[in-house]
Amino acid sequence: MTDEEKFRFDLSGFLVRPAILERDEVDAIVEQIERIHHNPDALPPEHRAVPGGPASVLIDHPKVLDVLHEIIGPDVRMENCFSVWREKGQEHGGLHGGGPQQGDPIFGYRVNNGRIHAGMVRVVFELTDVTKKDGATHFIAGSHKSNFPMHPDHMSLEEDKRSPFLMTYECPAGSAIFFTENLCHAGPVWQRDTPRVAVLNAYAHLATHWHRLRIPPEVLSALPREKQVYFREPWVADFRTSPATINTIERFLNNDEPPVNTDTKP
Ligand SMILES: O=C(O)CCC(=O)C(=O)O
Ligand SMILES: [Fe+2]
Repeated sequence: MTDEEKFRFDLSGFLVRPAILERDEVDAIVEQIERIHHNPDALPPEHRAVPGGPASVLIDHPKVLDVLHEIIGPDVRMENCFSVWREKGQEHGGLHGGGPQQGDPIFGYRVNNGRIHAGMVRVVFELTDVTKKDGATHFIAGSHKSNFPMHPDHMSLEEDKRSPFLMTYECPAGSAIFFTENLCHAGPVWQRDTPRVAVLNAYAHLATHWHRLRIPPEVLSALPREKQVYFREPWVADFRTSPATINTIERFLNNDEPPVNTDTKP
């Protein structure tokens, strides 16, 4: 992560890394998502949900981990993942999040001793070219550090009522957009004639877990071991042993413990 990227992320709460994926990676994931949403039976069961199959390249992409290690810390887990096939007129929803939650260990955003400590970080992988008019994810820049609750005057997505701080991005297919979940953001109505195709991953510190995982067990168990690492149990130190056992990547790779269980009923 360059100093400029760090400055930009800290200032605004989001960061675009353009075109980090190869064309063939983008094409394979778009085809997978098209089938997930319209014809899942055409896929093997272990590819019928992200992050399985071609989308698994996103879990531990070096240009993503690089940023996450800088803004979350050296030990990260992936804790949620979903794909989007959004047709014109469809939306995720209005502005949400933001404001004075810095004290919250799950969502909070802090900077200490020159280091960023973000809670949950969302990474959006845009799999088509996106312009600012299309209606991709929008942000109220700086709201991740706001000390007052989000003001209603800044919460509209209507064309003539938008906050001057409402920002979005343009990017080529295969780009990654990082944002702290403490940032006020929205998934507005999609405006383009062709669909928005995207994968949204959420990452957090190894010791925290917000989303209960809903990735189907057959998808998780088919991932290579070095990708299952990102779904290991959320703890750091096990004091049942002396010295304490640390939940490192190496520890997980060197045993046959399954990734965190997705199979339990609500
Ligand atoms: O669909 C979008 O662009 C935004 C999704 C969103 O709100 C989120 O991932 O938390
Ligand atoms: Fe959201």
